[in-house]
This record gives sequence, structure tokens and C-alpha cells, in this order.
Amino acid sequence: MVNRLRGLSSALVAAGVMAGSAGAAHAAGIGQPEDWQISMQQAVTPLAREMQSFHTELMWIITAIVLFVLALIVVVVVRFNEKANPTPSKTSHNTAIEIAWTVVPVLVLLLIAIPSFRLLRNQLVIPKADITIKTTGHSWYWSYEYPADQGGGFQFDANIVEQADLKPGQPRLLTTDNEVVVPVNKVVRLQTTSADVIHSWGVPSLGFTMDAVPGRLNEIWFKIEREGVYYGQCRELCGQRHAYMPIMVRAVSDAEYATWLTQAKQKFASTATDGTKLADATR
Ligand SMILES: [Cu+2]
Repeated sequence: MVNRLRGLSSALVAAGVMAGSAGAAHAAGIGQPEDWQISMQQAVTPLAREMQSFHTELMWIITAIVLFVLALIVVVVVRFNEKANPTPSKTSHNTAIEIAWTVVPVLVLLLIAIPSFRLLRNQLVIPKADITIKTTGHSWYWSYEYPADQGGGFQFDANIVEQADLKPGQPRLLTTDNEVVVPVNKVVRLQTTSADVIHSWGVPSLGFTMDAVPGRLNEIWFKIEREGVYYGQCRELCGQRHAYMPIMVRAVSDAEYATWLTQAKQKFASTATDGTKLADATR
């Protein structure tokens, strides 16, 4: 038995080492899913961090409630079964317990409501934005528009790179031909809409998804705190190629962003916008 346990534990250690080395091979794990991942992708925005810590808080609260209810059930099963307790009590009221089981859940809900509404407020109240980008969902790709008054004045489409055309290191089903480029540590206001059916723009490590609805302009914000590439996908079941309209966001330094803007203006010159400002969804 002991030997068997020892064998099992060394097998587990070996599996752990293998998983660890596999993890090292996929060192580009930030911003994209990893093999055997069970936790969420690393948060790179203040909102994503707040969402993840709220998630953890909820997990603790839920775990405590489940354990408490489980303990009550065990007590009832052991102490109040027919054999252990042949003449059951006829009690039908207990004011103290009734007050407790009303007040305690209310307190638990309050404990959850406070961080929940704070998070909701932080998501919906957009700080003063440094740049605004508008994205439009199409069946089945995203297009992006950088307004002229912020050094842009162009738009482009971002289509999936098919598996056969992927370069080494590019993740399958997540890589696009053109990417959204944003400066790090800047507040980006992202506006979403759709040209056909309802899509949803979502990048896990940025911490949100925002519906892209035809005829509506939704907006959300993010501030990426580290340079890198962050991948996402359409999050609204939108049709046949729903799984093939990925999102690729690259966060770069201010200088690199300025360089990219200049290059992008030339690259996407044929799709230049007329210089009108993007609408403000809050007005
Ligand atoms: Cu879609």
C-alpha cells in the first residue's frame, strides 16, 4: 500500500515536471490560454484585476456557505435519524433561529453587493480617455477605426490567419492579419457596434466583453499596464464562423505607438476616414 502510494506520488511529481516544462515551452502564456490551464488568464488592466479578486472573494464566501450547509446536513443525518432519535421533537417555531436565518443571508448579500456595485461603477464610468477606438463586428471579422483627431484617420479589417499560414509562435484560432495597437498605461475608450448580427468583443486578460449590437454604440474602457499581445474572440454566438473572428491587441510604448500610427496611416490609406470624429456614446 505504502509502495503504491509512493509510486503514485512520484508519478504525480513526474506529471508535474512534464506540465511545468510544457508550460515553459509555452512561455508566451500571458494574454492567451495555456495547456491545462484552470485559472483565469493573467489580468493586465486594473478592471481585470478587480474582477478577478472579486471572483476570488466570491469563491471563499461560496465555499464557506457550502461547508456550513454540508455540516448541518451531516448533523441532521447522524443525530436525528430514526434510530438515534426515535421520538422526534414537535417544535415548529424558534424565533431566534428564524431571525438569524433571515438576517445572516441579508448580511452575506450585502457583503457581496458592495464590491459588486463598486466594480460595476468602475466599469461603466469611463475615466478621461487618451484614445478612442471604434470596432465594428462583421460576419466574420472585426474592423477597427482610429479617429483622425487623435493622429489616426484610418480604418482596417482584422481577419483570422488560417492554420496553414501561421508563423511559429502564433496561436491557432487567435491570430489576426492586422492587430489593434494601443499605448500602454493609457486609458483607451473602446466603442463597439456591429454591421450585421450581434457580436461581442472580449479579451480575457483585459477583463471584459462588450456586446457589438447593430444600430447601437456601446463603450467600455481599459488601461493595459504591460506591453504584450493579448488575444480574445467574439463572445456572442453569431453564426457559422463565430469561432473564427479572433481579436489581437498589442500594447506598446508611446514611441512605438506613434511609429505604428504613421505606418498604419500609409498602410491603410485607401480606407482613410473622412476625418469626422467618432460619436460620443455618452451624449
Ligand atoms: Cu461574432
